[in-house]
Amino acid sequence: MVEYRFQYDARDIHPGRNTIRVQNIGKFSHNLTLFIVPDDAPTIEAQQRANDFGEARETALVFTQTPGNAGVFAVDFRPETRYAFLCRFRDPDGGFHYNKGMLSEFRTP
Ligand SMILES: [Cu+2]
Repeated sequence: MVEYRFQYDARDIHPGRNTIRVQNIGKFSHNLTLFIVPDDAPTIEAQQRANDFGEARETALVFTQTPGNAGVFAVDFRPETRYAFLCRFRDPDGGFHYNKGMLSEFRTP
């Protein structure tokens, strides 16, 4: 995690059990929440613009990590399913990181 994005390669994520290590290599604190995005839902970016994540279902999370720290979680990914990462950390200006571009959608093969 850096300001303000998740650096990862979606090709590293496969259906079934994945252990994901989430390291904060930025200068601010960050966290990660994994959502499932239903097939018929808008993109996570469109949901962000509408300020309505009602169609995304929270699945796992890594609590806030200060710079240099990391969290680990394991998750069983479904095949051919849409997922999204979001950072819900809030800057001192009150802005959520997901409103500053820190969200990313991918699809499992
Ligand atoms: Cu963040």
